[in-house]
Amino acid sequence: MKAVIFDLDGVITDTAEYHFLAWKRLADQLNISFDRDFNERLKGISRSESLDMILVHGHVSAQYSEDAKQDLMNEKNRYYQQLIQTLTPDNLLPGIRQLLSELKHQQIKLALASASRNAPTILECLKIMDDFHTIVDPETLANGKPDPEIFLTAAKQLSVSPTDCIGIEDAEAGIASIKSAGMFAVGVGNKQSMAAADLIVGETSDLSFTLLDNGMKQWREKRNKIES
Ligand code: B16
Ligand code: MG
Repeated sequence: MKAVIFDLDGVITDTAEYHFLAWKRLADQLNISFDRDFNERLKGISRSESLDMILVHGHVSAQYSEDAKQDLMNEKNRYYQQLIQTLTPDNLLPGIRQLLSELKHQQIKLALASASRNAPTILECLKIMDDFHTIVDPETLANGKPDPEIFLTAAKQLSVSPTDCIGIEDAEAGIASIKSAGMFAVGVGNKQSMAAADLIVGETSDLSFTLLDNGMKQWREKRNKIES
């Protein structure tokens, strides 16, 4: 293990609730029903794809031009930015501070592969910006998760081979992205939704350097056996 590439929402902090509140406020204005179950489907999905899914769900896609959709996205983002202003280091998910310290101590490189354009602001609020060697800018990517581009770009920015990287995600689209990048995939969540991951933990507090290191070693041994 030479590098760990983190997703943000659902792994480092729980901003899904803020995305939910901001999308809900917009959906209410548009008279589209929107609940927490639907919000689950938006995890790891970009802002524009999320809006498209909400408009399709409300059967109103045809009513909005590209300019009108941009206005709606800006409005949602304004609500969201108001909400994330309240984030502090107390909003780090359990065990993440400890994990970042352990990885730093072991000289493992750290990258962030989040679909969120607000990621740098969030890392500043959580006071962990300096822990990361690099952050992928999602605006520079052609394809979002589940495409491997975001995780491959993170590995490239770190100058580490993808097979020496671990990716940690909480969304199915994110696990698919890590796997197609050829990396060891760690899923945070339940066994059903994280079924495609190489290692599953129920909570972020279960994550540790030892768990990741041992998990990756076993994964490598299994792969080597299959190949020989
Ligand atoms: P923004 P992640 C994702 O973060 C969220 O899970 C997803 O709900 C959101 O739409 C996306 O970021 C874009 O966020 O509107 O702030 O650019 O899980 O990839 O860290
Ligand atoms: Mg996530």
